[in-house]
Amino acid sequence: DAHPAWLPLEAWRAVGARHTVVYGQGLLVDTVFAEIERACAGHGGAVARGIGEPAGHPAQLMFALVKSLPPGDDLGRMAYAELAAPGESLGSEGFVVARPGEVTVVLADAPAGLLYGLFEVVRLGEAAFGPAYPVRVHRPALGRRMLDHWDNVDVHPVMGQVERGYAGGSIFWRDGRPRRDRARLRAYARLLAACGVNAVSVNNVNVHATEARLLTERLDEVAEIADELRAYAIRVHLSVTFAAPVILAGLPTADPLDDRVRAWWAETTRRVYDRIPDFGGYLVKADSEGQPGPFSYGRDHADGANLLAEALAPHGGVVHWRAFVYNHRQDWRDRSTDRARAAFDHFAPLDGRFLDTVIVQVKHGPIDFQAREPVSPVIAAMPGTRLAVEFQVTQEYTGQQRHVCYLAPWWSEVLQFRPWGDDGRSVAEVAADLVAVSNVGDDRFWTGHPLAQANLYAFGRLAWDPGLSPETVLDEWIDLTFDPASSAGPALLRSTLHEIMDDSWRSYERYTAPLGVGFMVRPGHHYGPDVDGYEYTPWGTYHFADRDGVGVDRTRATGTGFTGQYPSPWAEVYESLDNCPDELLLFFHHVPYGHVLHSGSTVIQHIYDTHFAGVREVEAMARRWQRLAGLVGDDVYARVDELLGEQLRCAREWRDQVNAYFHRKSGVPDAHGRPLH
Ligand code: GCW
Repeated sequence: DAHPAWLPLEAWRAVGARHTVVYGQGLLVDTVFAEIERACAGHGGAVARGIGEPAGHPAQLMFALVKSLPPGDDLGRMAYAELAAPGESLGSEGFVVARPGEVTVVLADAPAGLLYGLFEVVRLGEAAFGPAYPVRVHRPALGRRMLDHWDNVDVHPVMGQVERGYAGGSIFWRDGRPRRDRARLRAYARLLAACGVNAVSVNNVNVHATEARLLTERLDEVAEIADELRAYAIRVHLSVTFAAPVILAGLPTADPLDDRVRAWWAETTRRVYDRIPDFGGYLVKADSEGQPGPFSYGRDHADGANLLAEALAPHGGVVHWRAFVYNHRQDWRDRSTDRARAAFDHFAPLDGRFLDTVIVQVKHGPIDFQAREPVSPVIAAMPGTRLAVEFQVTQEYTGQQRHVCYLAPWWSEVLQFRPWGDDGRSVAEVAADLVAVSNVGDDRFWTGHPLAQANLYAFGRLAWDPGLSPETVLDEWIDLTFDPASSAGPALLRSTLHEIMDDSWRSYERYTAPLGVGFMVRPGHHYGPDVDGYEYTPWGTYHFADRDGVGVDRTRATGTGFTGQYPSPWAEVYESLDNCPDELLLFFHHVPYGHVLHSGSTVIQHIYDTHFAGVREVEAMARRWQRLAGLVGDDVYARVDELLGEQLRCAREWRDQVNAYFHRKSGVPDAHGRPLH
């Protein structure tokens, strides 16, 4: 039985106890109605459709498509007329909430707006029904808010059912067969809609033989998922292999400029739309980590992406083409190759060549979802291209859902970052789409670690409104999930969860790789410490520690020149040893252990201090959690308690390995005489 996450019946109390009327027609309006009906069944209210009043009472809550408002409905019209710019459209997803008098009114131009409006009222709870308030307009900042599942159909011999999945199996497939668990898919769709996600890519970007067939013979399996998600305004996308024409149709080539290849994609895509009329589009990882791509035919990424975009465009679909392209067979002895440079070197020169329906999907950092990286310079380098910024909700490098690591503060920093300096646009303003790798599986809590649900929720909310503070988002999640209003200690519950989660990403950063240098994880599965695990491998993720110092020289003056991929002022800030922010120092510079940080500490003492501090913080988390016994549900309590034990064990291992390693390399003792092992 799946945990209700942020939609337990209690979260619906304010809505479900009232009398509601819903105006409008269509699938999504039906969904709104059905949701309220269910809430009323649990809380004693009533809901009516269309004209009339529910169960003989005047409505206390009204949902209406503007065009469906009955002629005599002054309330609705009044609310709508108050809009900042009268006549202004709310768009395909926007809505207003107002309380002109005794009735709370939600209006939208399009049905999806009513759905998002409903979940806003759920979030507001009783606050939606207090004293009158004027119109509040809500529109999403980003048009597409998408989750990418790295789910396999078959169990992959190395990566399993879900690549980098830490929450059990896939909710879509098991052992090569579709699961067809419709109730679970519905529940998933509701949770996603409630945080604003509107697109899902269902299969792994590494497309293996079986999964390639989802595009053709096994398309029904994708259609069945789309049928469940549609009722919650979620469009389905599919990862495809660039070699599909060869693998699936036996064509001699997948060359993007070959007419047979183009005809095959056009025809195949037409069939996809016959079966799934609102299909979202394709997601492609090409010429990356062994996946096929246009390079085999002497073509570039623009040729490859445009091929698929042309096939999709007539049907309204898009192609997400990933910029995660680098040499994963590099010689570690070769100091001139810098993996951080790769995405920019491949893609920036192609700016202007992509069709409008191509969205180049860029990981937020230049390397690979580390706990700390600078923002990818690609985001500032392609003004003529639509970009999606990709986050990783699944915690591959941030504790694998065994560690508490609330990632909203990290994402918020990235979204607020201004690549051109204070007067320029932010990452959130540059991005057309926000995408994240999902952390969901068939685990009872959806995300393995119950507190990792907050990351999924926060991703959707930040994609809707990147200006929300991580603390506010956490409050929303706590209130919905744990119903503090009815628990014995609402203030204690909220404050304790904040104490545990607000700073948990920084704690994680403290006990793992220092000062932005990244990796130092065990190769392959990426869990736990191994300082030199990747140091002499072909993967391009090195720290270059020796007896004198540590870090990667990415300057123009003496290093790989990566700093030159940034516009001003960051090109100068990162280049300069004096101005580079401490937390990214070792990403950009190789420095001696005695180098003094802005904080006043030396690099080596900083390493020791943060590793001791990080472990102490996890100890405090575990202690604080004990206070919540009896306040969060026994199953949640027990699961988190057990995982905190593992987090503490692992954090100590990180501390001791990192400290011992740098003590042995540098010979510098701890200033406070603590054991470094
Ligand atoms: O972070 C790396 C992961 C791979 C993943 C790849 C990618 C799907 O270790 O498992 O492959 O990124 O983003 O394509």
